Amino acid sequence: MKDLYPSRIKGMPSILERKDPIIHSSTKEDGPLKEKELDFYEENGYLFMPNFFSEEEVNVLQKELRRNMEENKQSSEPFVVRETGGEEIRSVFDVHNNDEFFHQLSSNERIVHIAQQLLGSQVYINQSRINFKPGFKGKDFYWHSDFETWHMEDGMPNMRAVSCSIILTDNYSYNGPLLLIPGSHRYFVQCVGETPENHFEQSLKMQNIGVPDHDSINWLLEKGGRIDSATGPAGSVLFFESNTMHGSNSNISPLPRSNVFFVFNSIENKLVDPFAKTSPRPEFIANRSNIRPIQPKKADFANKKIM
Ligand code: AKG
Repeated sequence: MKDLYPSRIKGMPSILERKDPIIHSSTKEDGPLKEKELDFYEENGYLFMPNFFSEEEVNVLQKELRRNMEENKQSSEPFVVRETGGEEIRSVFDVHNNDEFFHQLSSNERIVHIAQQLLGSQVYINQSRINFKPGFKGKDFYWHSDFETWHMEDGMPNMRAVSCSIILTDNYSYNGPLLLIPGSHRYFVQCVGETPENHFEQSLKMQNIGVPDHDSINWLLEKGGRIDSATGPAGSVLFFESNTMHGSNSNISPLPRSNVFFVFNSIENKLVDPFAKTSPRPEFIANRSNIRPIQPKKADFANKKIM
């Protein structure tokens, strides 16, 4: 398969034009998002929807977040990733497969229908994770395009995926919210360096390969004109395009910041062999077996009955 987005090259990086559509559905009446919301997503590479879930639903979401953290506290499962040199949990991966509540949440029709509209097809989840950023101790995530890594290390052929981040604790400007560069999804920043085998063992704690150089970030910022932050109350939802340049600061505030991420990929964009020519990353990071389209389901959180 032709590599449309070569990266991890030797020498000088360059910036390539995006070769894929941003919104993949053919008509703008294809789902729950209104034209104004689609236009915002197309222009900026993300869409933030405050108070998407009700107060009752948020109570359940937060209870389930605490339960998940408690259950994984002592875990030595590979899908539980801890901060370097500490015991704090940084991320719990694959929650749509290893946690019944988050499994149900991942097929919630309100979010799945939006993903289907943006991707113009049926969708499946190729990755999920809860990122915990405890007060005082939660560490940063350096600038990156998720697509660059998914392309190089997981073999995602095209930019036809979207991340849905459900805000599980209030995200303020000061507790490490996600930062995004508007418009950056239109450009693919080639990164420099070779991918080592088992790179994920290091990169899930702190990424060094597959990160953009400073000049490219400056260039994207000049073009986009600003950095936006995804701040809002628990229960808000952020959709961001697979190639939107993003990152987040560490959390030195006392207030925890935790969000769950579901990555929806088009069923027409299944993973192939990694373009970095390394072995595929483990299933808990990149689902590639038994792929079936999600059947969206109605949810009744308030009674914690998720059908
Ligand atoms: C990632 O997990 O790749 C992110 O960029 C998330 C950053 C965050 O949780 O602040």
